Amino acid sequence: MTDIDRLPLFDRGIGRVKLALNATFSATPRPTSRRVEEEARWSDDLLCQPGPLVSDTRTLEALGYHTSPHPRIAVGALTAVACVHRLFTPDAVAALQTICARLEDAAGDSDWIISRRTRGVTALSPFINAMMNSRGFLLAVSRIAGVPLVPYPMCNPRSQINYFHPKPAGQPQQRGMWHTDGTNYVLNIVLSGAADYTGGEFLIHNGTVDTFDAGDDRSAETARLVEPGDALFIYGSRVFHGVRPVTTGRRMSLVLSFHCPYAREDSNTFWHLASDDGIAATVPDWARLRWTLHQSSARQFARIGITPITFEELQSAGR
Ligand SMILES: O=C(O)CCC(=O)C(=O)O
Ligand SMILES: [Fe+2]
Repeated sequence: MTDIDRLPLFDRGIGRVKLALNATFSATPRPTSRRVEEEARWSDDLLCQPGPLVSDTRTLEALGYHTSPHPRIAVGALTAVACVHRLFTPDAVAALQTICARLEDAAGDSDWIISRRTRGVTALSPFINAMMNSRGFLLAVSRIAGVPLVPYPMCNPRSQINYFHPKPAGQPQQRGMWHTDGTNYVLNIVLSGAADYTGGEFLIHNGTVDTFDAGDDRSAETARLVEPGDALFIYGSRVFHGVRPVTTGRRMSLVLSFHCPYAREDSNTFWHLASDDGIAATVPDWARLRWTLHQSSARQFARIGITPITFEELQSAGR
């Protein structure tokens, strides 16, 4: 890899505060009332039976972490990275492709984010919202993660669609960047097939956040995402990752974030969120997040209308 090919590092620390101020005063379009017309209806029949094929799984311990960020689960039982195939049926992938392609109208652009993107997708798509709240889907993702999950409490970071494509000559190109996510449990679903684009590799740093060095790519690994609908699960706040710029074609991905309702802890920070959404939009959502984190797990499952997912249930995985 040459220096040109290297991904830059997304701002951390004080850089985030500057980005937050930028996001606050920039005119990035906000997806407020762009609900799409949808023919497709979510049903758990759109999940492949008896469960997805999961490969290349690595725990946080295998990545080099010694202490668990979860109060109830050992560091060796929390998934850091897992490649997920055949989670969705071809019908589900086709429906997600159609919905996400239509939502590009609501996408915002800015010169520091990694792609064009639409945030807060569950407020715009009844299909994706129903999928996120479905017990079957949440159970499948919980089994991959190693902990029971609910959708992330805040709407904007809960779901976003990324659109990667080269910009016309003369315009600043999209940039891929090494970063960690604000959220812990993140499913990155790539809706384009590998044949639809060049570049666009999903890189992960095979080590802890402390051992990351953007100038040294020897620890970088490329995830095997080939078929449309293949996904990479990551413990987003503890795994450095990034998508390399797309040089030809188009790459579209749906990134979903979850929360474990049995943990009061959450890694997200106000400035991480504000660097994406601006300070004004973050304040009410942030208050809601802190409030939700102190609710019982039973309450959090009841809010989305499903019977609680238990730790025991995760053991009896399908495949
Ligand atoms: O588009 C992807 O596959 C993942 C991008 C990413 O890391 C993010 O949106 O946080
Ligand atoms: Fe990310």
